[in-house]
Amino acid sequence: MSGQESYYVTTPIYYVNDDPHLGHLYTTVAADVLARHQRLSGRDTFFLTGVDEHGQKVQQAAKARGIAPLALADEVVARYQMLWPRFSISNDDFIRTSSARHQRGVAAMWRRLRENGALYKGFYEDWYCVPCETYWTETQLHDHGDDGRCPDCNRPVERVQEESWFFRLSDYQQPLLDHYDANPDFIGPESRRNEVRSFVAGGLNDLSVSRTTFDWGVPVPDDDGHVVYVWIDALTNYLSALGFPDEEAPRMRFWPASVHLIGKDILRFHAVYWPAMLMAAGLPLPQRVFAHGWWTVDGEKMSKSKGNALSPDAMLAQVDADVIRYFLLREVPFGHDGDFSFDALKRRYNSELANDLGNMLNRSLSMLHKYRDGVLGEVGEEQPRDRAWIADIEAMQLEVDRFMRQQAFHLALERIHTVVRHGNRYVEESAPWSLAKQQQQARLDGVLYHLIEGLRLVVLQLSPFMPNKCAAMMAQIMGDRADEAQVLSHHGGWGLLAAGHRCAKPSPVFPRME
Ligand code: ME8
Repeated sequence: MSGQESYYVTTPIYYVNDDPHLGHLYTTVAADVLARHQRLSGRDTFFLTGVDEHGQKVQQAAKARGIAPLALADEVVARYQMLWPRFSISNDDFIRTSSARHQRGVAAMWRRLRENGALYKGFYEDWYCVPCETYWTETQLHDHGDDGRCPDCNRPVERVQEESWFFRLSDYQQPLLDHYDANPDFIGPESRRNEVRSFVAGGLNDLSVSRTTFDWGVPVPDDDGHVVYVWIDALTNYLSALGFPDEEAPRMRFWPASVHLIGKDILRFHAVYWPAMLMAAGLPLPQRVFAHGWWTVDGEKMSKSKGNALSPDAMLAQVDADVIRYFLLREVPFGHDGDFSFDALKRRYNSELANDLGNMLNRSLSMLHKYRDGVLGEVGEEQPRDRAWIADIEAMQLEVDRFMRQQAFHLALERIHTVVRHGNRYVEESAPWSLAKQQQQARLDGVLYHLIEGLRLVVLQLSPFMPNKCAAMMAQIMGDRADEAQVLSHHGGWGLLAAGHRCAKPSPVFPRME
């Protein structure tokens, strides 16, 4: 289990009590972009998503519909599995917590915790929030205002009094603090790290980890009548999908995960409970947990009751999937909250994609066809302007990689966009039309070569964000060689295209949105 050479990115597994919406799409697109970026740099990559099927919330939702929990899960799973390909989500696996392989992993995790003395049996008498699947003590409710509402979601909590297994979370206060301090990158963004640190420094109670009052979950090994607390069950998916507890399973090479991408709502589970569980089980900890912010729609919180949750399918009826992917990661700094509106999307699309990028591709290929019959000539002698252009692209590649390691998608896209603007300036300043008029063929060839080879590298860096749009752009650039497997793989070095290469005729990839 080295985790050095390989890259493993996960999304949360989504509850099946509800249909997928914009929020689920967001995390999944972000994870997809990371996975594609890593594959592009040639790294052994594994990208996992899936669904969380157990727990009281799902059981209640099924009951309200008068169907079995598994029937509800099957229905919603089908929606996720039909949705992801429509957004080019390239997950390597899809884990369901009702599957035998996952339940085996959870049972093994439980036994390990128990053998290591991290579990004990007691009696739980406090509060529970079903929508959040979270336990609350009297004190926590009191601090929140004593109104019988969940400190996280503000919905009514219920009284729970039952025999329960407990996890010795309180033993892990100091080890967790030490881990945060020794691994400053463990939690991102930085502000969230401070928040988690103070939460843990405030003291940890042991955690109730089994329930007896309903049965939709993984049975506690060797204790009939108890089911495993849904969060212990769910968090274990990141390991069960790799074949845990079989440490020899080939996929176990991906553990520890490189990054768990989550929303800020479930940070405590991932940055406190999960590492504590892993410590107790004697397993390596993930390298990073990144909690992104919250989307609202036209200024309002999305909710089932308001019926304003934006469905990804409905969004596709209005806008291309790649454009939605681009917008989600470009508009809002990853880690901040944001508001979705089609107006903002249209503005961004028209200025950055239709105008800047689309234009650059179109005018470059048009000029190549107009002046040189679509064929690249010799590069000729490099001018300072050419060198600045190449240097900018090479610097961009390194910076994009650095930003992607920090999940700073907005900065990566901003940096790529500065190269696009540089490219348009390069065209203006080199004025290929004058070179053509003055019959300066050699220099004209040099300029067109630099432009088009530069564009190829821009498109390559953008391809994790917009795989289909980039494939269409790349096909035009690569012309006759469009179907070569390498087109969208890691030919990131300057100079792949050579004299004599024929590009395809331009056809607009980003028509203006009115
Ligand atoms: O919490 N803005 O599942 P869940 C941004 N099953 N992201 C959002 C969002 C919004 N408005 N709404 C949802 C669960 N998300 C557990 C996870 S993991 C071991 C178990 C995204 O269906 C965001 O990633 O409630 C958030 O963390 C996740 O959906 C919650 O999905």
